Amino acid sequence: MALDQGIVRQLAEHLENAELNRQPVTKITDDYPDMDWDDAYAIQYGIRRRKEARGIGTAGLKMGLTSQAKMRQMGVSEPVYGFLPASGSYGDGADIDSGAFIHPRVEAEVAVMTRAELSGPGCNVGQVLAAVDFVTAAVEIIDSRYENFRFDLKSVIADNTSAAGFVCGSVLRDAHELDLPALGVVLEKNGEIVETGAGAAVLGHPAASVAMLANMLAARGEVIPAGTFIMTGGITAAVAVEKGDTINVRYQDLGKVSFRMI
Ligand code: OOG
Ligand code: MG
Repeated sequence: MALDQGIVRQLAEHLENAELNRQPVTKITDDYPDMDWDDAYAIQYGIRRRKEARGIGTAGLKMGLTSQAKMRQMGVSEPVYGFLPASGSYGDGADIDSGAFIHPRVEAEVAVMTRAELSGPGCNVGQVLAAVDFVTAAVEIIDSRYENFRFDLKSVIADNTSAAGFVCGSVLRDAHELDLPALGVVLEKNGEIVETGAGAAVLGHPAASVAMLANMLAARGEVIPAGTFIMTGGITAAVAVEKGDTINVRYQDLGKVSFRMI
């Protein structure tokens, strides 16, 4: 770690305040250019502890920047992981208060629930598929706490990978019944098709994203516990939404996810 504990705590508070006040800030590496990867995750874990101390639990984990579309859109080159605060969990058909966000964007994703522990290093797609309880559709709402979504990898890790909300589908399927790389998605905004894609956009196979998560956690001495909900990362580029927009994402074999920003 390059930063001292006091600065890490201060930066966690700074980024969480930006979220709570809907007040975007400049990327933190501008002021702390020497911060390292451990600092970045330590700040993220600091935000997680702050929320948990206020009774906001963790609903699951997420991978981000797992697709070329996302890496190109954000100008970065490596996957990252974060946590899903339970306060951002919505059901299919929800009316979502746009006032809860700064500049929200939505991404079509495949999510899984595990029923056995997964650990790295060396975790692979086969082990993930054997440990998955079910696969479901989920749309992430990201909302960078940085002005204009402008960040580098360390800054976005510290900012909990822009996590703000997620809307789950209601169709649950066994992983072995699905061809996850070939699974198609169609994202419509206000009745117009704006993005299309297939599961293979996510590191070749959405389960490879879960394996990578297990392997990244292993480097910190952590595992993915049984019963963890995991969003595997955007298949398509993220689409900006605002008050009045309706989103409908159709998934092959997994039904649809719709919601309205009000
Ligand atoms: C970072 C989060 C990316 C995904 O699915 O790729 C992400 C961002 O683009 O703000 O959640
Ligand atoms: Mg995402």
